[in-house]
Amino acid sequence: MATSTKTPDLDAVVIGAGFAGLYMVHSLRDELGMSAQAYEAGDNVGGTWYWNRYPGARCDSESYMYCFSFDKALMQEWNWSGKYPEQPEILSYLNHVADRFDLRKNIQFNTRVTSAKFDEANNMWEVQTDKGDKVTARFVVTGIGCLSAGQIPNIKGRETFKGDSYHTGSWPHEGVNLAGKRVGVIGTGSSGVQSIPVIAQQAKQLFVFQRTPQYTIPARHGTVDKAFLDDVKSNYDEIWDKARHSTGGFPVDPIDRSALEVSEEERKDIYETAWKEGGFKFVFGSFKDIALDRRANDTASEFIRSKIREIVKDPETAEKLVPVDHPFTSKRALIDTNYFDTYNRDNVTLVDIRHAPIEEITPTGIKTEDAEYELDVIVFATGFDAMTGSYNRIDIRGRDGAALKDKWAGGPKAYLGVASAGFPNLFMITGPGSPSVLSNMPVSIEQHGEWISGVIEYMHEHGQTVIEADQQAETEWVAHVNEIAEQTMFMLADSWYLGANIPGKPRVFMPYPGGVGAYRQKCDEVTAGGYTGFTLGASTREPVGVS
Ligand code: N01
Repeated sequence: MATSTKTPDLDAVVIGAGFAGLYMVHSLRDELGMSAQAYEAGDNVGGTWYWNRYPGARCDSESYMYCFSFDKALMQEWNWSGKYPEQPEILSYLNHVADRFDLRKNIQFNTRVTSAKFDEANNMWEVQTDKGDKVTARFVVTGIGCLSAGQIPNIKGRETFKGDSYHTGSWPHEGVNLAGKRVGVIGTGSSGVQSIPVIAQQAKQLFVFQRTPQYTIPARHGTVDKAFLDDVKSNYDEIWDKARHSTGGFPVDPIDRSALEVSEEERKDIYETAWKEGGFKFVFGSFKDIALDRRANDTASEFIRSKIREIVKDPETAEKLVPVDHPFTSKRALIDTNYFDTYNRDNVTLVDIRHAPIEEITPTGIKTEDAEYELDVIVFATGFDAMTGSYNRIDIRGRDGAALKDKWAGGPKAYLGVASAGFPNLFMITGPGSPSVLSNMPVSIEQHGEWISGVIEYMHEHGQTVIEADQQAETEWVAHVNEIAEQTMFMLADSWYLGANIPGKPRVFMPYPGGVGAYRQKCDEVTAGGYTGFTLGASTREPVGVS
């Protein structure tokens, strides 16, 4: 490996100021004493929660677990009001974190990183931004999100529409007044399912253009009970410990009961109780094999179908809403507030575009194969170029000037989802191949942040300035991720987990489906082995920065 001859301007560049970027700045700067500079495209902190301001936007994780755990005082002083935190409240929380730890002084806002090139002679990155910044840094850490590159489908005539159109992932900060408007929402993923009930209350008329029906469980949203929160706060250590070693990053006890070993009556009771209680307990707290065994899964899928038929009054609409082409949990599991009920409203029409696809967007609305819909507003709830889109829009070049985008053209390749061979000193927080989107994100973000800081500290202690994932370790990890995915329902639907929502994107399962507990254990083993699967190199010069 080359030895350093120059000293970089910074120890680390951090890209993004969402949960991941904020934590990384704090960790590198305040815990390791390094010089870290973050760049953020938005004009403030928040990441996902800065951009996604669509009506009804909130998180599916319960608020008491959708936060940082790195600072005990922070955990005690913040009080959530909603059981599921709404976008403004999460954004307030992240602003509070930025202020409390004085993070803004190391974040440059309104600045998008355009390129990052590895300088092999000096073991450092050269980073450039759209504001003309050019800096060198020993490490680059990406906190650029898994779902941040919005996707608007290339529907014929889209540019001719004379009304207003919005993507849920870049909603105007001042809000949109939908009163008296005829609104069309395209898409029924998480963003659609959350926004549709709220838009229905605001708009004069709402047309929902549905390609794939959804399974969704009632969230039973409400306010947070003070006694509950007090109890949580007095047991936070134990709760977090459980979450960190769980499957999904939630503090739930594993269920050791198969859906196939109980009587039909008992099974129905269990589902009914979980449905009434609401939230993801329906998945984690009912049976162990819903997401793993097709026959067990059928029982859950069928239960949800029966609920849709029960809730939706018009039988024809109900049938259109019943998912039959993919099993429950094969796409992102959803929780909702009044989603199916919304179709009982007089001002809401479900348009089944699976059977009569959209032909074009016209100046006055949307034309499908069998009808034309006059609209004032179109909402694209059409998702994201997930997991890789946020990387592909930065020109990232590693050894020999090779582009990450080219390396990933056949699907993302990263060891542990945190580093990619040929791209030394680049760490990806919740990158492809890590639990990331299959988990409660703050738990995974902190685990990656801690692990990355740990590596950097180790390098400092051992006088090393370069670390790189080994090709073989990476190949084996990618194969392992896919092997586990093959054992789940995930391979049985066209989902963004598989890149299926982006025309031409290779069909490769991207997140690690083995659970945050198993993943943490693997990372800990890698650390204990002196960073097995990585090659670390020494420099003749003093390592920079760490004091
Ligand atoms: O995007 P999606 P999202 N013509 O890709 C449809 C997280 N999130 O923004 O299923 C017509 O899930 C597409 O149809 P189909 C969460 O991880 C979390 O809703 O491909 N329709 C689908 O219905 C989530 O999974 C939260 O057939 C088209 C929809 O658009 C992820 O973000 C809240 C189309 C896209 O659904 C993404 O969710 C929000 C086309 N050409 C988001 N292209 C919470 O925590 C796409 N569609 C609550």
